Order: sequence, then C-alpha cells, then structure tokens
Amino acid sequence: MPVLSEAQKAFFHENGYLVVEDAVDQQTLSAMQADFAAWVEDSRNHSEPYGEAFDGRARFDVEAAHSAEQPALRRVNAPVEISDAYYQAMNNSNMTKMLAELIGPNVKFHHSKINSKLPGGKTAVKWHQDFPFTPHTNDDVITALLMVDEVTAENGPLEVVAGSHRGKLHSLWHNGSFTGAIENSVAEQCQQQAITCMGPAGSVCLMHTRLLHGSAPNLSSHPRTLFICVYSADDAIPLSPNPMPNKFEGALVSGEKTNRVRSVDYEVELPEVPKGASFFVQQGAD
Ligand SMILES: O=C(O)CCC(=O)C(=O)O
Repeated sequence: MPVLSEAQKAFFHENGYLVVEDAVDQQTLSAMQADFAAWVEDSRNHSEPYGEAFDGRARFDVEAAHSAEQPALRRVNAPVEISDAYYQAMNNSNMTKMLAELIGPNVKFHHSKINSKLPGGKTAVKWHQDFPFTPHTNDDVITALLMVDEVTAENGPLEVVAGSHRGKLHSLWHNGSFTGAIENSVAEQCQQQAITCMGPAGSVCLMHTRLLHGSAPNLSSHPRTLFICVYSADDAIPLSPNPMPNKFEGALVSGEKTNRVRSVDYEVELPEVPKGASFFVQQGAD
C-alpha cells in the first residue's frame, strides 16, 4: 500500500520538497530520542570534538561555546553506525517507503548525520544546494530530514525556496575558495522567498538535492534535532568522494541493484571536502 498520495508526489516534483508526518513508528522515534539524549549527556564529559567515525574523523562535534553545564552538541556523524534505532529509521521505515515512491523503485543510501541545535546554540546553516556537495550522474538524489524533535518557527527550522530545484546550480566557490554557501546576493533573495518546514516529532522533510535551503539559529528553549539521510536512485553514481564515508554507503534500502548508470548533462564544480569534524556549512558564532 503506497505511503504517499498522488497529490503529495506531484507537490514534491513541482516544489522540490514535501513534509510528511509519521515517517517512523513511535517506538523507533522514542528510541532515537533516547539515544540522542544519552549522547548529549555524554558530551558533558568532552570539551572538543570526540569519538571516531569510519574514516577517523570525530563522531561527535560540539560548538565552541559547549560546556558541561550547557552542552552544545551540534553534529553526530553517521549515527546509523552506532544506533539500532537510527539504522532502522534509515533502512526500513515509512521514510524509506516514501523515497521508493519518489525516486524508486531502486534506492540506495549515501550518508547520514544528525544536525542538532540545542537551546542557546549559535549554529545556523547558510543557503546552499546539496547537489554540489554530492554530485551524481543524475539528480534523483533526495535529502531526507527527519524531525527527531518538534520543529517550530522558533527553533531553527529548515527554510527552502519552493521550485528552486528546477533552477540553476549555484557555485559554492567564491574568490577561489570553497565556502559551501551560495553568494550573498542570491542568499538575500532566498531569504525573502523562504518557506519554513515545520512539523511534530517524527515528521520528515523530503528535499530534492538541487533545492536551495538554509536555516537560522535556535532562538527558543526547545531543542531541534534533525536526522539527515541522503539517498539516490540506484543508477545515480557519485561523481565525487563521499563527504562522510561510512560503512553503509551504497546499501540498497529498496528494490534491487540495476548495474546501470543513468547520466544527465551537468556542469557542476567539484566540492572540497574539509578534513575537520564537520563538513557541511554549519556556521556558529565560533
Ligand atoms: O540542519 C539544518 O538546518 C540544515 C541541514 C542542511 O542544510 C543539509 O544537511 O544540507
């Protein structure tokens, strides 16, 4: 039985995003919340990025202002490698069924992370498109942002420009440096057209890889925890190294291996993958 209606699928293809409630079952959601709460507690014992991910990078990243009294854990790299609940949500949930209905039937996993904005945290995400970070031979690539907490207008929701996935690919390179963000003048226009993606815990925002998006700091007293997974059609082959190498890269979450490549003509500058703990464009005051 399909999870998405024809109207929801048409909305996604027209606007480049779709917010849907109940993307995971209640038991999985509660386990994800409990795991994250335990990671925040543990972060009180650390004053800088810690733990080890698949490629030796830090598993857990903290803001500069992080302290035992006021933890500011802002990133967990590849949580699916250390939590059954996050693995379940990524691999076998309503969310994965939705992906199969949008870019399937054959869908594979690319990478995952948690972006957390704890109350008082300064993290914002500058306007960008995901595709230039993870270029593939075709753009049947979706970023799924699962709301582990309720997302409101105040706690730093994802903001998107509807329909921008049908526009151009913007450069993330400025004056010879990879900034991970689009140029300021375009970002100002995006801000004027921004739509906020909100929902109760357990909702997901499914976002086309070319959609322009960003998000502001958390101004509320409630956390905002997003579990973010990138997936592609099986015949979309990555054109650059995975910015977050992980042991599940390429694993099918739906359908079967096609051993085919589908390619579309793109001109996209390759990303520069920094060696630090975070690779995306999170900007705190630090
Ligand atoms: O954490 C957020 O608010 C946005 C995340 C994002 O932009 C991304 O993962 O590409």
